Amino acid sequence: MIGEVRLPDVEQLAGRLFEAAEAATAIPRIAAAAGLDPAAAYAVQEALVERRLTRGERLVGLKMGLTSRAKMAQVGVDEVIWGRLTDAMRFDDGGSVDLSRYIHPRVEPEIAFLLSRSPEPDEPVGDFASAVRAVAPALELIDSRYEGFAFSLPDVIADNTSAAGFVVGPWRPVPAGLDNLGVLLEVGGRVTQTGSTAAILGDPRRALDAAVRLAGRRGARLEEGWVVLAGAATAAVPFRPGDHVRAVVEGLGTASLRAL
Ligand code: 0L1
Ligand code: MG
Repeated sequence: MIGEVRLPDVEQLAGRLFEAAEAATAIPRIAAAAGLDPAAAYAVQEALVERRLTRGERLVGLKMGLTSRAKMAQVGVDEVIWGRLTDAMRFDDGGSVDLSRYIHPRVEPEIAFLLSRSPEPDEPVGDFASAVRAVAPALELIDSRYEGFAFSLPDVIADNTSAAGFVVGPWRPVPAGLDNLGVLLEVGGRVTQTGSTAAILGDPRRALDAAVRLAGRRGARLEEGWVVLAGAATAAVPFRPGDHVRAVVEGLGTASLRAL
């Protein structure tokens, strides 16, 4: 306790979120009762992901969240956030996933970057091509561990920004322009969402700067060979057993996943 303020029990909160994901069972929101602010929430996220690493998973990248107006409006939160990706979250392009492992999964189309070097913390990545080896269309599977897929900003940060899985399509060299490519999300061959990479912070390259800056504040450094998910170009849609989803990004290609 400091005065009347109870310091959040980071390990206990991380344990609750970890168990919720393991049991695929939603829990009530935690932030208000625990007095979590965003900084404390990132500490919970770190402890949560540490539990995955302890059981043998490996960090393979970062994801940016809430980088578009559509996403901010969808969840009622208005700040860019970031989370951690591990190898166990990655699915093969064209592969399948058993949805019984999740609570109320959703899927969204993204752009992925492959890092060619480790940017200095706080480095503005002005020369984008010097830091990024390749770009790909991607899908992100998100699954809030909270009841009703509803949360405050510290809640969703603590919950590793709802990260649950991702798929990366074929890598290709960085094209000249990335700031206004058309993006479609198809479910069962039917277009359900349309958008543009412009929705990702105006230009998805900005997401890399944000990743370096925001992760750097927490002492986290992006590594060579890591994947950075820049953020969704449209709102997320529910992902249901039997669905075949495909992200189509103009000039970059497709990434797809089937739900079992
Ligand atoms: O990747 C995202 O933009 C998701 C961030 C968390 C909000 C959500 O779960 O939709
Ligand atoms: Mg996302």
